[in-house]
Amino acid sequence: MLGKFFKKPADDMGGRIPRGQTLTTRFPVLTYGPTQHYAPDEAQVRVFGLAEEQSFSWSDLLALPQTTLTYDIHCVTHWSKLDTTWTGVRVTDLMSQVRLRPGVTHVMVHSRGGYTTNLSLEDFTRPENLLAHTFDGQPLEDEHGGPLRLVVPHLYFWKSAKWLSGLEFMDHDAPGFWERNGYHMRGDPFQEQRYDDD
Ligand SMILES: Nc1nc2c(c(=O)[nH]1)N[C@H]1C(S)=C(S)[C@@H](COP(=O)(O)O)O[C@H]1N2
Ligand SMILES: [Mo]
Repeated sequence: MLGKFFKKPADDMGGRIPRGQTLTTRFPVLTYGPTQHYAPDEAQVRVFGLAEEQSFSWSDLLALPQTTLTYDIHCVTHWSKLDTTWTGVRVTDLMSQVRLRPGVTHVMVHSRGGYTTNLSLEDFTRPENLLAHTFDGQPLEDEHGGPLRLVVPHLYFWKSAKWLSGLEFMDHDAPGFWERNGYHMRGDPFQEQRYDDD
């Protein structure tokens, strides 16, 4: 239903709106299961699998360079939102602290509450990807994944795991939560990779 907050783009905004998407100025909340509530100092990102095991605490994360970036996001449920601004730690800056074992090709991203999603190492380590704690200059709301979520803007937003809790490095691909339930293993919005047969 196209309501007050949705409008069909007159054009594709110079190629910024993938086919099948509708613009929104709102910020819809999409969560499978309950919203997680916990304090920032309880946030932990555990690195495991084919990597030297370690855990990043909130203060470890804040000690890394903080980066603010603005980009468009695209949800597989057909909404896109332009010019969203996020602050956090670049995945590449986190990865400079991680010692991978040979043969890593993919990562399973884990969230508090049990949500998971898979990414290739290449998609995971793009320079624009963030472990974000701030949205539009404000602490990220719990509903949107606060205190800490992943943001991977070049793929459908289900890859941007809220309440980030773990990074499991693997030498093969494996489906996460939505991928086991019919979503595409990669999810590029510009190729409309919505479902596993797209
Ligand atoms: N932990 C967790 N992360 C998640 C989800 C979820 O259900 N649990 N939903 C995903 C989906 S399908 C989308 S579209 C976005 C929605 O983020 P938002 O609620 O901030 O808009 O979060 C993604 N990350
Ligand atoms: Mo989604």
